[in-house]
Amino acid sequence: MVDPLFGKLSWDSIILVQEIENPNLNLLITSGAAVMIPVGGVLLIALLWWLNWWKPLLGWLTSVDHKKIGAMYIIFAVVMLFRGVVEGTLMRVHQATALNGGFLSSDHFNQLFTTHGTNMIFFVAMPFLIGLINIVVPLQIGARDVAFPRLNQISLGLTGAGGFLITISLLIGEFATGGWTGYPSYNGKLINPGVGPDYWLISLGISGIGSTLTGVNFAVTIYKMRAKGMTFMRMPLFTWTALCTSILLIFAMPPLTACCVMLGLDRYLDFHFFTNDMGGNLMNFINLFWMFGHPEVYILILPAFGVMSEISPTFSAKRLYGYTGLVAATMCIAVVSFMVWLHHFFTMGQSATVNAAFGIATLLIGIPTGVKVYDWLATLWGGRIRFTTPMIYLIGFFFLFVIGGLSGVILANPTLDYQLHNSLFLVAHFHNVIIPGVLFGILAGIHYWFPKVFGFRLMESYGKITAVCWIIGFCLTFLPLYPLGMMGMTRRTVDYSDPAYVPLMMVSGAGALFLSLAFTFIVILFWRSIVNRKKLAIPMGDPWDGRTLEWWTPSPAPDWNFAILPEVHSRDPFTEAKKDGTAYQPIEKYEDIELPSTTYYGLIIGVLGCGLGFGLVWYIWWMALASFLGCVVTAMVYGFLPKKEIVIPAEEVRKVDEAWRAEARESQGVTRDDESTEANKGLARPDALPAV
Ligand code: HEM
Ligand SMILES: [Cu+2]
Repeated sequence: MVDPLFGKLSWDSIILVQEIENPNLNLLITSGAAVMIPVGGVLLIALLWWLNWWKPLLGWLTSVDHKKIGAMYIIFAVVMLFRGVVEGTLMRVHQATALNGGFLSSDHFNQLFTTHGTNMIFFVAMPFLIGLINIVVPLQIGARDVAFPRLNQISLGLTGAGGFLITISLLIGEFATGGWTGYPSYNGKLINPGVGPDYWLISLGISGIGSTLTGVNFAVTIYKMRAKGMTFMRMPLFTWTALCTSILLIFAMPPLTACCVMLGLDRYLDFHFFTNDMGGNLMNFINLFWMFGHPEVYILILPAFGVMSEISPTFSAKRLYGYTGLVAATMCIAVVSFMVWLHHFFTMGQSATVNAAFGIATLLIGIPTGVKVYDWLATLWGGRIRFTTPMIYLIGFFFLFVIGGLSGVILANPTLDYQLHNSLFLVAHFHNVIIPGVLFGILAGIHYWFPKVFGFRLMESYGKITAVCWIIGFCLTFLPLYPLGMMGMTRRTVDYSDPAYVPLMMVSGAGALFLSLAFTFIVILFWRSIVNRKKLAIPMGDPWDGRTLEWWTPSPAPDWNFAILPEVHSRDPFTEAKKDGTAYQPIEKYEDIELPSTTYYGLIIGVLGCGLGFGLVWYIWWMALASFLGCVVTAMVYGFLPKKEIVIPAEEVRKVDEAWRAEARESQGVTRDDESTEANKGLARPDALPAV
């Protein structure tokens, strides 16, 4: 019976109550993690109280500034990364000691890989990238904000609501056990009537809508808001990859939303889309899911490629080699990524011809990817390379990502896939592309662009240690999984009886512990850099001798980004201006700038999204209905209210801009040899060694 007030919710749904009533090790671990939610919440509130930060916090949450929204996405992703790394490490340590049974129960282990996978893909990798795109793209194309700033805030709110659901599932109830792919019939009502699969499908449903909206927002921004003179073929490569990712988001997210809605109808209203009888067919789910799932991996990797394409020219002081080739390769990958989804289920019984066709299509993706790697190498070739933190990530990426790509080529062959499918070889492969590819790209990008938003650099010393830890930790943790997979160890295995697996499992477990160290260094890196922010400040805005527009404005970038919108005549406009000596010349005329004002719209939608999701998961119908109606009313109210704008008077813009230009003209600047020292105030002096 479902209670009208509390739905399926009862005291026993709370993990801590379960642990007290029926103490055991698994519940102790879960409740230990669960306790962190209320304790962390209380500590956070206490901290905010103590520092009296309520006002600034509200200022951020109601801001529509793309830089702040981007930074909030990234902070959210770092918090979720913490959880993901802890879960990954827990599973690795468990498996290292799981010969004939380890310390975790099978149900707990299943929840761990499901939350880990779901969380890492949707609430770590995606928000990281969307955050980075938010911060960088408007600056790179010379715009004041994105096309739809309020929609941007709503997307963040919906992502936050999805993250809230997966987080609260730790404390109340349980999460799904069917893996990040959520296949029925295992996730159907018949086999799994609990709240776990509901948490999965509703958190992905809600955050997926947010991501679709983000795709629309960025595609329009890039199509419509580029600076004068910035033709498509003058767009920086990161913006190109952001455009392709946005298009992929628009086309790939709806199949996922459809999956969630249809599975929801099956589970809530006894529909039969994916059941085994009554005309249902679970293969429909699997096809739909991977129509989203495969483009998704390119949604993740393309912006990381974009970061690499920005870092390689900057830190080798050369023009990007093969610009046109890189653009074409990006477009090819985006298109072909929709034609390969079936390689995720070669073993499901379709004909050999179909498998061969999809195998060949998959292999084709290797070609544009290879072109990219050659172009980056050629960019570095003969350049004046500086071994900064982003460069170390780039080098790690070169060696390790290529291994991941090659193992993908192996898996693309259906005959080999029959052997390797569902083994640890696959787990090695996708971590091998996701960590050295996506994560290294993101971390390098954060290191590179952080100063633009916050006005100070991140410390090189800790940055380098962090990068090296990730590289070593990755190799130790994931390379042993290739041989283990070939030895026959299956993925998602809670225990095993073959002692031959143990040595390599031990290495992998030790590697995972090492990776926790890498995460700890990320925290230390931010903390130490914030403490030293005065010394690391780069008010003039161009710490790395950048080539593109985002460096042509002070740091932190003012709310309006550019005092007057720049005009572009080439691919590296800022480099050209620095060469001509025109970069910091005074400007005659300033104009008033209009910016959208703060709004509670996204925050309200986010909170109502949490209510809607929680109500649905627990069958608390009044809560779900009220939240849904609340969303509709909010949208109507905000839709009809006149939009408010803030006007920044020309005089104020002039004051800020002239001071910056004057400082830059008078300053000595810093050569590349000293760019990692305190002398770097964000003005690049021409080098003794000529740039190429
Ligand atoms: C940081 C260190 C990490 C560790 C120690 C780790 C460890 C693990 C382990 C032990 C599994 C289960 C493997 C199995 O099925 O036998 C797993 C699965 C998975 N991981 Fe990670 N992982 C890490 C990072 C990441 C990252 C950064 C991502 C993505 C952004 C990711 C995405 C996934 C996915 C999608 C799965 C599959 C889940 C499923 O089977 O449904 N992992 N990971
Ligand atoms: Cu795929």
